[in-house]
Amino acid sequence: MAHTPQTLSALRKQFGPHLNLAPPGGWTADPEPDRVVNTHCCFCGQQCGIKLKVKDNKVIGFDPWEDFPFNQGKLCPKGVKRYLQGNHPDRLVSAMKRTEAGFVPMDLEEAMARTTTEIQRVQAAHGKDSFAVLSGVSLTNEKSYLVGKFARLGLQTKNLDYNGRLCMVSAGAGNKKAFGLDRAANSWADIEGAEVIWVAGSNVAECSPITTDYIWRARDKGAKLIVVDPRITPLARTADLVLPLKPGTDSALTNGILHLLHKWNLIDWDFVNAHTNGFETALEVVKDCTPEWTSATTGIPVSAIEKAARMWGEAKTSFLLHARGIEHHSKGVENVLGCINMVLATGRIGRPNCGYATITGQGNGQGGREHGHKCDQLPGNRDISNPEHRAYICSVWGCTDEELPGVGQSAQEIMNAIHAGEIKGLLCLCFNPLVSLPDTTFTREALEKLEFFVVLDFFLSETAQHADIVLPSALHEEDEGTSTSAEGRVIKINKAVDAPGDARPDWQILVNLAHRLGRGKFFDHFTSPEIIFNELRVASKGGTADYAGISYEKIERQQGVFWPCPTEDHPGTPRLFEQGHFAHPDGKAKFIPTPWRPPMEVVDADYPIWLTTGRVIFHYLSGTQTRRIGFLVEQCPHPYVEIHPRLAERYGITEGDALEVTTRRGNLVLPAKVVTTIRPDTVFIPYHWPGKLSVNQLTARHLDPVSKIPEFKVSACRLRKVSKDQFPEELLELRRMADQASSNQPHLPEQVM
Ligand SMILES: Nc1nc2c(c(=O)[nH]1)N[C@H]1C(S)=C(S)[C@@H](COP(=O)(O)OP(=O)(O)OC[C@H]3O[C@@H](n4cnc5c(=O)[nH]c(N)nc54)[C@H](O)[C@@H]3O)O[C@H]1N2
Ligand SMILES: Nc1nc2c(c(=O)[nH]1)N[C@H]1C(S)=C(S)[C@@H](COP(=O)(O)OP(=O)(O)OC[C@H]3O[C@@H](n4cnc5c(=O)[nH]c(N)nc54)[C@H](O)[C@@H]3O)O[C@H]1N2
Ligand code: SF4
Ligand SMILES: [Mo]
Repeated sequence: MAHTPQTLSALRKQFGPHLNLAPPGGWTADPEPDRVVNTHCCFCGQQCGIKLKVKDNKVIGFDPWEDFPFNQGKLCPKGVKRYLQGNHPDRLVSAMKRTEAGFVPMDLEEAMARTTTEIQRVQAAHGKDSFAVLSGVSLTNEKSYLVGKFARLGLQTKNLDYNGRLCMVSAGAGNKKAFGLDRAANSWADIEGAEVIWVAGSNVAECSPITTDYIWRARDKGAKLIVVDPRITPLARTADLVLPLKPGTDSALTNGILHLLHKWNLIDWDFVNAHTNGFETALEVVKDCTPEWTSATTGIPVSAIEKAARMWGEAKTSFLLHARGIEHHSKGVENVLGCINMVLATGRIGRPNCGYATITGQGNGQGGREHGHKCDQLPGNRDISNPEHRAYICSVWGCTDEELPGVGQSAQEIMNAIHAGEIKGLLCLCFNPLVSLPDTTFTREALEKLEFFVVLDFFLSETAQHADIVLPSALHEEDEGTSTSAEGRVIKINKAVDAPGDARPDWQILVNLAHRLGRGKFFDHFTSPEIIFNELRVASKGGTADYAGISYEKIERQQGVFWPCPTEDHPGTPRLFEQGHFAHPDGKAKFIPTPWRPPMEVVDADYPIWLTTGRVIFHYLSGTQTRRIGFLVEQCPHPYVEIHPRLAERYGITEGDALEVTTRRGNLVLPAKVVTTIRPDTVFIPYHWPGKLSVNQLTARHLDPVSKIPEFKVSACRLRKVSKDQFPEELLELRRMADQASSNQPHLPEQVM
């Protein structure tokens, strides 16, 4: 059912986003807390330790948790302000149903009953697989595990996937292919002692802020830093060498480096011969990747490519880090493998101060990709099409092989199937696809075709505005559970306050739904997160992501446990692959060749400029949470287009001018931000905003054939200067909100001014 514009504007009045400007009680109140709860930040994969101050069942502020080893009390601006989500005027405290006049509150019991009958109706009419689940990994391990089991045994559908499909899947697939296992190979402690640090496609200072601290500690000891990014990010501004390549050319660069490492004999032959397979084939593929070819393909000068190969090749110890800048591509997996090939060729993995990691992005982006949240996966990072893996999970779940569905479709494919009318019903939790999937117009059309759509969220996200029923769920601090950080450290999230009104933790909603669907025998025993965790431990036992020896008590005692941890007396595994033991059956790592191929869309006469997308420090993902916090909106109210002065001059653009950016999918008008820190053939737009401000109106649904990740990092666009009258009303509204936030900030005491 499509929305009328009138309902949408009424919705905005009713559900915001409004801003939470001050802590409960106001800025001057600063009351003594009743309790302080040690827990972790609800946002990114750094999973910083934080102490939440609680009074009268409200989180009223925070203190640094200095003893927590990873961040030692440090936090970024989002972590500092996260507590302003509780007590927020937009918070959903009852179930909601969509009516002709907009959303109205609904009795929770009635909402659950209607959801149950609608699921049953859709499945009876169109088959079990016509109802899909899209989920997300801000969820704890317990909830992620439960979602997998709920989809397969509760709904009996194969069509379950998650928002990590937009995030960690290229890294996951590359790691599994090369190492047989998908986790950062080291804890961050190994960064500090590395001689050279190579950062590819990661805006570390803004997106994994605490990692900056580890890199700086290494720099203090003399480490060299190489950064590969079309933008000179804040971290890159401190680097020894910046390789500002053309978007979409990372595998050409790593092929060129491998070519030089071989040519200059900077290969660790003992390691390669003893612990790897496939080196000869990898070399064969890079034999023509000379510095001249690499330079022509990537746009980086020959001298810089040679310098990078020398710095990397001659080091005794090193750490390679990468993130979505190389992974959000139609060859994301190949870009990851190109990096791994450089690490393996120099044998610098699995020993002190030698490491490799993808920097996991989402809060529980690591744990949530291990326990059956993906369309082809079962808990413990098992394979849903492997008969032995299926038999083991059937034995843990008490079901037959016939009852356990097979491989389903991935996130974008589910949206495509909804658009094609093949999937008719959807349950979506912890995912805001209308903002975060590419090609927004297509996603909106798809959502409006659903026969029944239910969303679980604590705010009425842009996606939820298209639902028939919205079930109110609990915030991070309103439930307990575990999460697994970017390092692979399993940590404990502790409950600070009760959920307000009818809001319930997601696990309670799903268990209740499963019961109503007549599937209670598989779910009724889940009466606490710890009971779910203990089943997850058994289900993961013997898998590559083995949590069997991890308990809530042990996590608290050790301040986190690194998996694999197969038994109660096992301390956990901060560093993987020691002595060159990899997780493939023969114990060896695999070189996988990465023959060069261009991105799916390349610049041409009609669309001559590269467009790439990403993040800013002040907002988190689709922005539903951070766009509601006054301080963060004040710091960064709306998106903009980063453009180099030379390119700006060509279009007669100066700072703040209205710039229309058009791709084959659509166009948008945003202010120009003229910066010297970007390639002159590339523009960058951050993606945290919806509707007319969403850069995903411009991105394409091209997927990596292996990981099925969308190519968020490369589109071809054209630019045009337009009148400032053409700024969308939404942008002007955000400026007004930012001004309001600014005038509401407390006055700082004189001594700190
Ligand atoms: N502040 C903040 N922090 C976050 C998040 C957030 O939303 N906000 N989200 C979290 C999540 S889920 C994730 S996935 C991570 C993402 O963390 P990052 O991957 O570090 O962040 P991005 O901004 O997506 O992209 C990183 C960099 O890739 C560069 N890039 C673009 N195209 C290319 C290319 O073709 N090659 C190379 N080498 N680089 C390219 C961009 O210029 C950008 O600087 O951040 C996590 N942390
Ligand atoms: N153009 C472009 N697009 C991108 C990217 C990019 O770099 N460029 N990055 C991609 C990446 S890496 C990612 S990870 C995705 C993220 O995209 P999304 O997953 O869509 O982003 P979130 O904002 O995390 O959406 C989560 C929703 O779940 C809600 N939520 C949070 N925690 C919970 C919970 O515990 N329970 C429930 N029920 N709901 C909860 C939030 O309020 C929010 O509405 O975006 C992708 N999209
Ligand atoms: S957003 Fe990430 S870096 Fe910032 S405080 Fe939270 S966990 Fe730490
Ligand atoms: Mo992500």
